[in-house]
Amino acid sequence: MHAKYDPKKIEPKWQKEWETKKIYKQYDRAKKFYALDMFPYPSGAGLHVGHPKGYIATDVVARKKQLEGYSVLHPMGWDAFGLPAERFAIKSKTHPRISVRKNIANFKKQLSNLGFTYDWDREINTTDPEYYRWTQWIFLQLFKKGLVYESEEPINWCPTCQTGLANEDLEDGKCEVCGSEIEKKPLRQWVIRMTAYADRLLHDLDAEQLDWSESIKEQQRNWIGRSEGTLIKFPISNNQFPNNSQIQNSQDFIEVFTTRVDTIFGCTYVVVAPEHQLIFNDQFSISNSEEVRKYIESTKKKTEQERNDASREKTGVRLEGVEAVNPFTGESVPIYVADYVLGNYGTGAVMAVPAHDERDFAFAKKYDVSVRQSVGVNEESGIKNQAENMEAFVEDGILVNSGEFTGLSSQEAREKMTAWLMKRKLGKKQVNYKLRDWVFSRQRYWGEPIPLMKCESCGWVPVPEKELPLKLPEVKSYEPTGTGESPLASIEKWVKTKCPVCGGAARRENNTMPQWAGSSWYYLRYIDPNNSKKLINPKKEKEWMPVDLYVGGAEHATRHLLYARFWHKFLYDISVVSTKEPFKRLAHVGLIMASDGRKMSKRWGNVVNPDDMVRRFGADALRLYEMFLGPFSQSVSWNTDGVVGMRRFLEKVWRLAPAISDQQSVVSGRNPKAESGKLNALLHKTIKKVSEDIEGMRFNTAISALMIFVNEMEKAESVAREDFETLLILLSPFAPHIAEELWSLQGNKASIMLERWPKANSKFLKEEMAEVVIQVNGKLRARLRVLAGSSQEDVERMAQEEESVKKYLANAVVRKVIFVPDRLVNFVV
Ligand code: ANZ
Ligand code: ZN
Repeated sequence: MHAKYDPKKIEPKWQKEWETKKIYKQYDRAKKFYALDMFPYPSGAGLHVGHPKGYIATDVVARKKQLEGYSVLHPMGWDAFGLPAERFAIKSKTHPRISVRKNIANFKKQLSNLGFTYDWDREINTTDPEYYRWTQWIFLQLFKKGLVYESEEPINWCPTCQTGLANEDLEDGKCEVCGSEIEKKPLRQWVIRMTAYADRLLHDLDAEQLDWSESIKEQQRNWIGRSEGTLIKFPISNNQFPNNSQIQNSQDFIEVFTTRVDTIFGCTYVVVAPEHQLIFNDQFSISNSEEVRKYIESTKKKTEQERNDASREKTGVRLEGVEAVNPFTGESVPIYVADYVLGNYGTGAVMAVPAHDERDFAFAKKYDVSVRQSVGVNEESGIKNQAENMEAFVEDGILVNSGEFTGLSSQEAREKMTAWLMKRKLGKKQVNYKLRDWVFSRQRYWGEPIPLMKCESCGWVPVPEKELPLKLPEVKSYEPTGTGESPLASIEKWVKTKCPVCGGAARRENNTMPQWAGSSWYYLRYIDPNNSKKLINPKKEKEWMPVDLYVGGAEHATRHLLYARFWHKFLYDISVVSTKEPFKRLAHVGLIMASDGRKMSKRWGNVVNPDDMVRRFGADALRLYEMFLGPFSQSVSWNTDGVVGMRRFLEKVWRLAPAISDQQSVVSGRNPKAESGKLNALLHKTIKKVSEDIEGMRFNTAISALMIFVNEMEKAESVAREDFETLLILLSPFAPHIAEELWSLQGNKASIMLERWPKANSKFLKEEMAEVVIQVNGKLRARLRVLAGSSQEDVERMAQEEESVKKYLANAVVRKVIFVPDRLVNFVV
């Protein structure tokens, strides 16, 4: 007799056994599988039950792949630089290194309760100098290739965090970390030329056939935001260009970017952004400069988000005394400054066409600028549609009122008009991206030091590679200075150094890298974590890359996933990696919300701790529950009763064990046979279903199939030992501890992890199909293969869709239908 099912006893026992025997380290097999989780930030709060959902899924897949004979790489590590650790340091006056170490220990303990197959020999920590040495090395390679530049452009500044931020760090125009409104602040900073990779980042989403959800690909496409258009020079007139011929000699232009040059005959004004240099150029005597200055001041507080909001009321001020000349018509049009035009997109200036652009339309109505149509549905009706000027006609169409271009389609007109401009050197084709270069400086302490120094005579000089890692020095205060300098600036001893080129005096850069730096390449380091000569050994890189399955939160769609793809492509260009894309398949994990429907948070007091669940119900019950909780990528609410249900299911499996008969299975191999034909068919159906569902990450339906099978086993008089063992193998990715325990109680000496995943025998699956004879008035008209047990309704519908049946039913009235399940349908007409 077996003892009672007691996860408290068996789970720690097997965890220890797996860890000491390193059973999951089977790295010499012919096929490989790299299963990766987005590594956590080890916060002080520890894990709640939402965090492991993705990790459990990855572990289920990893365990199955291992059983299928793959070498499986399944590592874990820590993304430990960043603001929360630093904030905690400021509050508690402890070094972030110390709190990070403590938090990691806690996370690791929590994770190890759950029975994951991580290879802890490959553990990495982004704050470990031996790790960030290579983060700094990558930065230096970027620097050496001219992809890093210094800039003083206004950037996003979080007044609370007192640091500059990249666009990717904002959420709805607010600081992603603390929720503060973002200001624009001019600041000296290092920027990485990510835009140089914009086209490839876009192109390879499809070209490399990434198995990612369409929604994440689409978010990346939108973030990159490629748009094809035309740059056009509008000469500036202080009334000194009375006719078209002279404008070509003018040096003074407003250059605009438009995707709709075809609408230019309808341009009735030009708008510049409040940041546009024209306004600050004294050469143009703007007569209402005081009013303009005030307006610009008033726009400073607005976030980019607000300025972009199409529904917001438009504001602006006309620049008196200057006008712009439409190069096609020679006509002078007013120039406005308005904040719906952004300073950092395109040229920061637009030609406004109220008849065909909604924002321009709203602006024109408010400021009483004329609306002139230049594109219509067709030459006549188009004009009529627009006569009332009720709204902008934003679609492509046929050109009207457009001189020699009238009658062309928008598409043709864009080509011809761009050519017209090129000939006169007044314009050219242009591709623009919404993507910005990556603002890479943070004015904070807890990050990787940027390995550059400024020499009085040589300028910016990289730290020699052999001196890496450039370690983060100890400081007295972690407080941000708020001046654009990081706390590192105060450590004179560290800042003062010698130029490696000329030996002269030099000062180190005191900014640090953003939180996203270390996570942009970590998946490579797991492959070769202890290499002190290279970032990664090329042979090993080829062996393991790309990542076969990457699981993580959808909130990383445009941050981490874009940065990592960018760095990966750069590493490809400098021959560090051999693949163009790092992550072949991406699965995003839906959130687990608290039972009150809110996000789990200390603030709401609704956090469920996985340690508690493990203590009360066992890790296996928790693992099963999290995988059973609805479709994997959907967000779902927590319900502890569900864990109880899973515990009961496992107890049922436990109780099956003593009933196992030693009668031999008669079907060959690990090909199971149950005592009844029915159970046998169900077993193979279950093997097929569980195999396919794990592959498709439909864990919930895989578990349902296991439950149905266990119920049937319970009802059966006896169950063959091999069949029961097959069940254990199928169950083991989800509930590895109980599977291993029952496996060993069956007398098996080796770990269940070294078994082979069962294959469904198609012989038993065939029974599922039935051939149904279709008759009309008793005459055979067709044969249909249908799923066994299909309903009369389904079979009738399928029969009626058959061409050979259709023609007999077309003009007839069906009086009766005779239906014999899985055999026959006879339409009596
Ligand atoms: C004239 C025009 C007429 C436009 C028309 C549209 C419709 P994408 O690239 O797809 O976002 N634009 C250009 N620079 C801008 C800036 N800095 N701030 C705000 N708006 C800007 O859209 C490009 C279009 O957005 C451009 O084409 C320009 O308006 C506007 F019937 O030019 B269009
Ligand atoms: Zn902030």
